[in-house]
Amino acid sequence: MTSFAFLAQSGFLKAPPATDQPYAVAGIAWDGATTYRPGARFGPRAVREASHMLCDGIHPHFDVTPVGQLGDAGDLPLPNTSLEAMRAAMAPLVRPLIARHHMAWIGGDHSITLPLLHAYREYLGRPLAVVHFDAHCDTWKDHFGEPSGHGTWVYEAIEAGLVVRECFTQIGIRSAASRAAREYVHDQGGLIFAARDLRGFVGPGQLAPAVDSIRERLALHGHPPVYVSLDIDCLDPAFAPGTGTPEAGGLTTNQLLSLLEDMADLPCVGMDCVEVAPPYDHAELTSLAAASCVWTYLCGQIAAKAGALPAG
Ligand SMILES: [Mn+2]
Repeated sequence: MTSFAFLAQSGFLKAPPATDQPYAVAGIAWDGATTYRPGARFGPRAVREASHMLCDGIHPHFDVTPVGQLGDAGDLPLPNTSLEAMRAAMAPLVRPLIARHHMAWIGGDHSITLPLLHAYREYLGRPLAVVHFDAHCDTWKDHFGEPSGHGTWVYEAIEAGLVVRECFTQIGIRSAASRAAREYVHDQGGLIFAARDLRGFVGPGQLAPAVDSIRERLALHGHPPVYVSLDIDCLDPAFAPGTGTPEAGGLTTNQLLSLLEDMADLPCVGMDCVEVAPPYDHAELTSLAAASCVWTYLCGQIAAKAGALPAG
């Protein structure tokens, strides 16, 4: 087996190396900004491996597969150094991938999202709407005395004008935090669906109003392009134990998949899935949930662009 063939077998959904496919994934295997349990640097390889169980990739809801339209750009060759050096190395690697493919980025800790938003903001020439799934608000103004970390990117993105404040939506928030941090997005004009707000809402019909309110915001604010940032710790630790800062009382995998399915018609430009930390995983629960979410997102985008979204 040539090394090229080996690469093709180890990519996300066994996708071949990224060349000119419309969709691609890339790993960002960096976890130098984790605050509790490190390990998210091993996320990309675990999520890829879990995705191999998805076989031909034909999605049961969307009835499409990314196979044949998807490339895997491998892990970005980043230095295992400071946050600043990593981000500086990341920027020139990200830009050509965004220009060539609709990307799904696999982290890594959540500090990778800020440079990604910078890249999209620059490439698209306009601020983005963000749908942010997370247990944590990530609106802290500093990282234990340092200016930036994995829990500051929301505050930084809003301050830097990378996003449309009114079109910033958080889903699943529940960690300990001061009111100022917890409600920051709301105070800026955005939307928050805390984990508590979604208790008891289990099916697509019950969760659709949440996505409807995101749609209304987008329509009111000029239909900005949507970026989806998915911290796997939005899920309850029962569904995603393999993560650095687990928080009890989270979403179920079914809730998350229902929301992602419902969002397929939004004008999405890219997504990331971060904070999968395989050293704390059990039975690949977390990496399989992450792979399923990335796969569902990609299939939703493919079906939407083909004008073939299922009714309901
Ligand atoms: Mn988080």
